[in-house]
Amino acid sequence: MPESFWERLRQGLSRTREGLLDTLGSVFQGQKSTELFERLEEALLSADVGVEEAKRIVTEVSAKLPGRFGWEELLTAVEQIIAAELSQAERDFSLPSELALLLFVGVNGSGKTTTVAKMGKWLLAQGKKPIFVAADTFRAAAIEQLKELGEELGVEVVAHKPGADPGAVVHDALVHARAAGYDVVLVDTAGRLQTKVPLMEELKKIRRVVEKVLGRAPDERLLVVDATVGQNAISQAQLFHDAVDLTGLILTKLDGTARGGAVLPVVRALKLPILWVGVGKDLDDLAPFRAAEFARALLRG
Ligand SMILES: Nc1nc2c(ncn2[C@@H]2O[C@H](COP(=O)(O)OP(=O)(O)O)[C@@H](O)[C@H]2O)c(=O)[nH]1
Ligand SMILES: [Mg+2]
Repeated sequence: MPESFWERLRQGLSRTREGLLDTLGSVFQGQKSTELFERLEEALLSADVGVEEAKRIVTEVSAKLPGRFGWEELLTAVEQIIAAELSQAERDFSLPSELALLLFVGVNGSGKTTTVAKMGKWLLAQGKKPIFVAADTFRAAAIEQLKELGEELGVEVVAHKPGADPGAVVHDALVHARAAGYDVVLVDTAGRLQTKVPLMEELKKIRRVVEKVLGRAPDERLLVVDATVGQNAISQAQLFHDAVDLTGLILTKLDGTARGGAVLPVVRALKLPILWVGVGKDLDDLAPFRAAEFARALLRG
């Protein structure tokens, strides 16, 4: 991981980390004690690791540590156990050689539009030719937001009028992208859960349109999840998973939360990889997810 990504991730997780370390530090005496393990469990619960997961980690930490141990050894034990657990969520991101389509879904405010722009910036840096699609047609402001971000990056944005059929926008964008020689189509979608046309039906339709034009499903169906909702992400994700058969998660706002530990139960429950993490509002604040780095950033300042 480049130093700048690491630094952002480390800073992003500082609130979660400080909570963990303060709680542990106050009872650390260099040996196993009921109090130490109770406080460890408590600290993990505060980081929103979840009851089951917290108990599992405490049991494993206790088994791993010798009779007497230093503060470093304690942190290393916790770090290694969390890293091992999260390693199942690691997956490399790669694009098909022909026109790729990335579908971004998630509830309102989770960070979809911002993440599309962040990914666009990253793709540009990789020498790719991305194009954005405003398939959140419900609000004029949503279309405007994507257009502004596209302008800032010099990325073309395909949009129809507010209220237009999102499937039609995606269809037009794909046909255009292919003709104009783009290589990655990033589709921003709506997130409102209560409206006339049920969101899940709308997303299924977008998926069908892509299948028709490309001859395959969207290459990535990515759920953008606001990490500050903690474990509530699980039930949210299930809804979207049923609709579009998710291929991965992007966790945003890890910088604004003390609940970064929720990554553990989320990964265990959903069995989906985490491709990226958002650690700030800037378009550079997107880091690839690496289990070891994430665990290190959770425990090490
Ligand atoms: N702190 C922080 N804010 C973020 C992050 N990602 C998105 N946001 C903010 O969250 C708000 C909602 O983002 P937006 O992309 O419009 O969400 P959408 O409704 O899902 O499209 C905006 O104010 C973003 O700047 C992140 O990783 N960290
Ligand atoms: Mg949006």
